[in-house]
Amino acid sequence: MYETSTYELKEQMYSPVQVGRKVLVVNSLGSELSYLFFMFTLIMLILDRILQNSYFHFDDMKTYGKIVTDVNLSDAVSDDVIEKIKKDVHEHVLLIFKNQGIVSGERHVEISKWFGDLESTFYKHPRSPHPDVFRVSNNEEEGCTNVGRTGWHIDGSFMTEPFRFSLYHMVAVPKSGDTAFVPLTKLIESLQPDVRARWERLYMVSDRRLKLKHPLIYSHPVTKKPTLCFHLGMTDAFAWDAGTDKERITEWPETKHILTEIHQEIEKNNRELVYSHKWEQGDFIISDNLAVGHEATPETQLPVSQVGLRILHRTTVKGTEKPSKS
Ligand SMILES: O=C(O)CCC(=O)C(=O)O
Ligand SMILES: [Fe+2]
Repeated sequence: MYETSTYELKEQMYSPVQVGRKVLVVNSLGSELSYLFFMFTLIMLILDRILQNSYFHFDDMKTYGKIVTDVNLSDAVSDDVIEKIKKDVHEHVLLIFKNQGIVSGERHVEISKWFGDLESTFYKHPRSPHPDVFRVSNNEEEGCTNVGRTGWHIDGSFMTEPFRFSLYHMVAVPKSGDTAFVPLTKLIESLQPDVRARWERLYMVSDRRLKLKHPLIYSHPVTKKPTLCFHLGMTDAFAWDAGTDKERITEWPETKHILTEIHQEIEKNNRELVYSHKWEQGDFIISDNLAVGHEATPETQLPVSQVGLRILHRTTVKGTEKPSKS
């Protein structure tokens, strides 16, 4: 069942810390029962080792994200499991479904509709399997190239209501070409108080026609946790104290300085907050787009002759709320 995903098993049942505690209890009992308990603990420890070897993604998952190994998204999925997935995606920000084979464009769209209406603002590539599927590739005949390469971002920051979820499926897996993710609440919580205080006063001004202003830090509409609305490659300027009589729009040097600061905060301490997903055949990722930033790594653009063909299918679920401070 879905509940026994590898992520939970490893973290909750087989953590070495827990096992160590059990050993201490055993020594103080000094009975036959304690011997059995000791053997049980030993087996748990061995299992822990085995799991660590087989689910190598775990160590890279930092303290967010969840790997799901026991749902087949191409089959009918029960309402209960769908509800659990919808809850989990907010809790863990990224759900990585393994071994899904090839999920058709039609099914990818069906799964996406569990989360709401779709909004498809992208160029419709002729090879796309469905009008709501954005087809991204390292070969322009196969899909759109250079997507997600202008900097860390959330999808749809240029919309009045940015996309709520993004769903990704790699249908042709290259030898390299990770997608990197960063959890935004953790990022905000990791800021020095003075940096956070400055970011709280900033609004991003989108480079698109609407020139929308979104608060850089605001409360996630579902979890109410602080999150970020940003796009390091599609921001014209920042507005300090927007909507007040102190409002001031930044000139490009200051804008660039702020964009660089955000980039450095995301990647500080040797990218300790960043999870770089190395795609494997059959991976399907559901992200809480408002809670996690992402970027296509440089290797995503390497030529087919070097890394093989890369084809990523992505859908986006329409936003329902305008980011707001209140
Ligand atoms: O190609 C990737 O890894 C991600 C591209 C991206 O930013 C997107 O599809 O939204
Ligand atoms: Fe993106």
